[in-house]
Amino acid sequence: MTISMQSAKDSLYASPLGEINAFAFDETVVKVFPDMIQRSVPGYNTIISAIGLLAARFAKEDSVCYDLGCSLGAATLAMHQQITAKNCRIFAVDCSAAMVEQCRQNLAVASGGGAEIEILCADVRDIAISNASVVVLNFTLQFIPLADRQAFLTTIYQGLLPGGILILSEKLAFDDVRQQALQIDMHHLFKKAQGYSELEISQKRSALENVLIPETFAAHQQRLKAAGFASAEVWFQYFNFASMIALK
Ligand code: GEK
Repeated sequence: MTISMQSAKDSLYASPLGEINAFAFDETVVKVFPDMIQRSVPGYNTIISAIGLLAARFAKEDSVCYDLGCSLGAATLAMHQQITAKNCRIFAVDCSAAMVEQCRQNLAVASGGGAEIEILCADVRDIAISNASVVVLNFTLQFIPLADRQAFLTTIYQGLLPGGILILSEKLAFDDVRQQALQIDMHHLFKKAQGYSELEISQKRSALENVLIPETFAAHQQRLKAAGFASAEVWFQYFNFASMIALK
């Protein structure tokens, strides 16, 4: 079964805004979110499909798969469609009430057969994680304050079963100044090629300042190892957007 995640076209930053407010996942964003994320995150659809395949491989019978920062449920749906393990539950969590409401509507159609889905409106830092075979953080950690990231990943590690997987997708930063400038330029060219104007790109960039905090792959790898993960590697990268696999 495929459920369309189509949406209205994102034009939230198309007109000049006198004051640019900090980016928030509110009703206006929810309405255009599928279009926004697909035209802003290079490789988004590829990553979503791969999350389904990875979940099918790692989901264990009688275990839980977590989609933390689930937005409209794209990764949850991919997992639901691919997991064949018996008595497996998918737990989808997001702290935006507007996202969760639309996510519930999107995923209501996916009920019946396969892993049972539960959707919760909560801060991912506050939920208990246990009996997990798969945890997905698909472009969510970048919105968690830096000071909380280590404790959060340690909680995830502790809640994973031996051999469990964390799929962590993030916008990356680079230590090398030329690489950093190039990757940001290429991302902006990607967005232009997707139809965004210079004004949209620059206003969105201002809105995300201090809201989305990217880190280097080395910083992520070090933190994942400190949390206890046996290994952490990039399985996909498209300019400054990457998806990593961490194994317990
Ligand atoms: C996807 N994973 O389509 N607790 C719960 N949710 C949070 C928190 C938090 N502390 N901080 C941010 N969020 C999705 C895409 S979007 C990425 C994820 C992006 C939620 C926030 O409300 C939003 O829905 C999501 O994390 C980030 O596969 O828009 O770049």
